[in-house]
Amino acid sequence: MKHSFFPIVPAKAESGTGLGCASSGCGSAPDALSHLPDAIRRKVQDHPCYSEQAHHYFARMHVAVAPACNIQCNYCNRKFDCANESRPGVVSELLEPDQAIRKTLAVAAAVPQMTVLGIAGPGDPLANPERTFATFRDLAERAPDIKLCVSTNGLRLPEFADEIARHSIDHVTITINCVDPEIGAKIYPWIYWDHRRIRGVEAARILIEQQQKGLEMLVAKGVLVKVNSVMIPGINDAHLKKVSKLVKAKGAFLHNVMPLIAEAEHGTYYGVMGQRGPTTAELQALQDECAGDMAMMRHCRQCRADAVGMLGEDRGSEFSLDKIAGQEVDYEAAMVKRKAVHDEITAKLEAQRQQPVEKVGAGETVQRGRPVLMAVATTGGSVINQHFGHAREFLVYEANDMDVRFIGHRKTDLYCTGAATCPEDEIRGESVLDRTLTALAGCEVVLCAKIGYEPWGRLEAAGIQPNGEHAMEPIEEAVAAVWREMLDSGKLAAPPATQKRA
Ligand code: CLF
Ligand code: SF4
Repeated sequence: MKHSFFPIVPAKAESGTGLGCASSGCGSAPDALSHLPDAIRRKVQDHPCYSEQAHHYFARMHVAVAPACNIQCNYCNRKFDCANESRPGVVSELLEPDQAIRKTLAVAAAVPQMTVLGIAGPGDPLANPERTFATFRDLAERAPDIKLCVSTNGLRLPEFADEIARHSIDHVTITINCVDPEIGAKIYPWIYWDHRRIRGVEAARILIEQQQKGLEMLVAKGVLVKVNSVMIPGINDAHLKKVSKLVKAKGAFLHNVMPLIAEAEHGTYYGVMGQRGPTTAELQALQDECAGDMAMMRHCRQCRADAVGMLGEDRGSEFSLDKIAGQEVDYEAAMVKRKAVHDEITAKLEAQRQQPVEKVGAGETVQRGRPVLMAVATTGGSVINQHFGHAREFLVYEANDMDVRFIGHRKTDLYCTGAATCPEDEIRGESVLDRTLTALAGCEVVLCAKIGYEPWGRLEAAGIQPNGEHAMEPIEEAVAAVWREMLDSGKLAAPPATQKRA
């Protein structure tokens, strides 16, 4: 069995950037938790979805025990996983609860950074209450150090709010795409409710009522609620700001606006009808607008219902039932090892939080340079530690003279596969590198541990500067340093109209 330990990277003593990133918490991540009451912080600091900083260090896993669903979303094809939390187009291996327990214990022993077990499909967990709660119940007893998490469409949430609280399921995600039944009718063709199928506006009205009631009940019980919304251009994009405001007012902790993925080959209604998803710029603009109202999640990877590992990583195949068959896990011993790993990571994050963050530019009235988007290749640990050719995704940061902020990720294919093109690419006349360049649109710099000669030249020709000089450095410090270098070399003059700081 392969074990994976992410390095605990010591925080740099000084940034040397002059930009004020005295810690890797430049402006965002560790700071984002420090205002929270201790009890809440303890609940989120090692949850990779609820804390952006934690997702660099901690992993999650899903067990696909919930096959049925009680509603229809126009972006879902039931052959695939629940698209409220998953990418359409992937199918998870369905597990019985006892198989799910065995798999969870095996993963927890092998991947001590795995802190959270979620049930997110392949259908709706609360449309399969026996299987879902049997799994949670058993796991709470046998692996009390694992956080439990569930993601639901919310239709049956009020019915199960007590049971959720009883099983110490501290994190619940509700997918809320609208609070207006007229809009809902364009997203949900039907629901199954009270032993019958209900369609149209009436169906959406019931679903919305149940979601809102469920949200209120969970918040009243002290459960942390995250709201997912699928951004569907022309349907609910303009409406999601209202959704954000309302769910925040009702006590939701975090809002995760995810892009619609609609491809004709997935066989979904939207896919077949040619409904487009948002561009990265549209998604970011909406997330920024909603951010005025509440904390936004920007690091969601739309995982599959049997995902295992760090967000964006899929180690599920290492723990298939045949691979863990006959494996006996000494969970008492595993818990000792897991605790040591968690304590080490937590101490590092706490040390980062304690470091003062100097905001260079604060108090100044003139903006010295324009913002720059930079893409980063990393395997985790908050450091630049990945070869360009090994990256399946890049994290994107925006740097300016006030701070560095994480704004999302861009998925790409593996460039370094040994073959530069596959037959499909040749038909389209497009290489993996072409697609990577498209995915990096808008970025001006790529920071990676190393990069080959050919991609270096192609990136430069596309106006993206490759940079391997900050290998193994904390991401935000390196991004800040590169921004400062660009400023000093005169590349960042802000247009006169934008120079005055508000
Ligand atoms: Fe899983 Fe979801 Fe819990 Fe996370 S995923 S049930 S809250 S443990 Fe996370 Fe994956 Fe995005 Fe979900 S990155 S799809 S938000
Ligand atoms: Fe599909 Fe999930 Fe919607 Fe059910 S709730 S229809 S499984 S996307």
